[in-house]
Amino acid sequence: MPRLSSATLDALPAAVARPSYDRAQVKPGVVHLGIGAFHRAHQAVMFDDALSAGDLRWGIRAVSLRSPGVRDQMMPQNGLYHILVRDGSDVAIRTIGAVLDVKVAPEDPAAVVAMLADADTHIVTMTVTEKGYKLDPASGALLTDDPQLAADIASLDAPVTAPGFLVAALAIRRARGMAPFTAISCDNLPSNGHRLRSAVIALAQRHDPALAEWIARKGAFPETMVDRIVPATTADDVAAFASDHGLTDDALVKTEPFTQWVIEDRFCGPRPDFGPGVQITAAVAPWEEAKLRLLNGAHSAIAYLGGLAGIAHVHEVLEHAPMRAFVERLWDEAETTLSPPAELNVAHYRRELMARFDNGALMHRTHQIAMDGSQKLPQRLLATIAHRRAAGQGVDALSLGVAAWIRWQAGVNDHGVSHVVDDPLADRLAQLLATQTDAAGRVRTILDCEAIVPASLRDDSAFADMLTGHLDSLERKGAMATVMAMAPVAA
Ligand code: NAI
Ligand code: CS2
Repeated sequence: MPRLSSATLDALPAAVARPSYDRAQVKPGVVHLGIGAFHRAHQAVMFDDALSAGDLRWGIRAVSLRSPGVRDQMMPQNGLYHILVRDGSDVAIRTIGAVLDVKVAPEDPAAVVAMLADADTHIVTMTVTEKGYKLDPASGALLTDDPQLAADIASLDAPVTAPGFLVAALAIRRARGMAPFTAISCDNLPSNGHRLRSAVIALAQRHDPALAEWIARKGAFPETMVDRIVPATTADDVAAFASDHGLTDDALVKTEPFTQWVIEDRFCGPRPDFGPGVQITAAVAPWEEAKLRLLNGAHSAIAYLGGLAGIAHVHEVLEHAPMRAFVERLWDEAETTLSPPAELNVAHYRRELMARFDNGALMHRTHQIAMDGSQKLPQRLLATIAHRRAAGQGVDALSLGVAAWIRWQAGVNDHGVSHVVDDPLADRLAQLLATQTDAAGRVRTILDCEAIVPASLRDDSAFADMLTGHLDSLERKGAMATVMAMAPVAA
């Protein structure tokens, strides 16, 4: 069976939208760090739109900082891949041509630094996951005991971390009398631009204070809010595409119609005249807070409660009326903590979120969302809880989401089926929890984790009691019964 590539592009079915521009004329204006599914379904599509609109400066040179898998999927395809936009039984297929090259940083770090320092590179985007910034989730300080960051503190001759690559390249650009690039975090972190900026400047300070000052003065690290549900591609997705279209595409991604990219208007060089789906604005925080606390807060609670109940996908969790009622209660609590943008109708946004979660064509796995909870819960649930507790308000639903995450650390669901706790702190948390003999002790252990739990909650005995009650119920009765007790509706 033929494989998608420049040579087979013209053989694609007419129904598949393909690049309208000449890829040979495209200049590589973007470097992306963390070439994963989300970049391919979100930022790369926006840059592809800019190319299709005639601005050929916005080709992408992508980098994996860790492994060759995506490079090996994409480069035999000349960087081409399909995005499958699924909504129920409908699917729209588009071939994306914006990714020109994929490098694997550990194979040739100098080549990645050279790409970043190249005069053609105006924008660096990144999706390196919440843990890729090497910052303490609660305090925001550099994780200097992280072995990879320690290596970049010792030497930037062969960087290994995202901040390390940016500092090494910015040093070259400064030495050459060039402007910096605009560095855009596209990870689900509050104040993601500020966090990236602080990681880069803190690392630069370790090497050359004058460089750190130059980056602080000349650099640009816009805040962003990014939103498109992009489940990991499965082997079945690839096989189904090949069977349906007579063409293999090992790099395809699947996603939903909804897409949103809110970017702070802070650039130190050229940027595309972005099309629909991209908002350039002065105020990103209200958008980011609403999305992280409503979409992502619900997502994580659904992932742990659904995963504990042995339910594999998001839409299947919400087929249970008590789970839907629980999500609405969580949103009732979270909504009071928001300062939403004037343009955002929260009631409509909640209805739209539930419809997006109900999109069964995505087959979004609860286990995928459950990963990295120690890096996600601070901004998705704990900040919301801290806000309500400071106002003396209840957090019954929000705290059940946190209790479910604690229960998830046991590595077994309500039916005795084991699961991997995929989290950078999994081993440390498991050791701490194993020393406890009851729910109260397990809750105390988690609340004492300063890297995860904000100080205001660590000494909140009412919150600790609420968490303990939920955790005890989850351990004795299971997730579904616990949710039904909170949200008693017809099952
Ligand atoms: P993915 O698993 O397809 O790709 C993750 C990328 O991050 C890979 O390139 C991996 O090598 C890299 N990475 C992981 N840990 C790293 C580390 N410690 N240092 C450097 N690179 C590291 O995941 P996907 O779906 O692309 O998501 C990536 C990020 O994008 C998420 O963590 C989130 O912050 C953001 N995002 C994802 C959405 C989605 O629905 N998938 C939607 C909105 C945001
Ligand atoms: C999900 C997000 O995996 C997860 O943690 O909650 O990736 C979610 O799909 C996106 O934030 C949606 O924009």
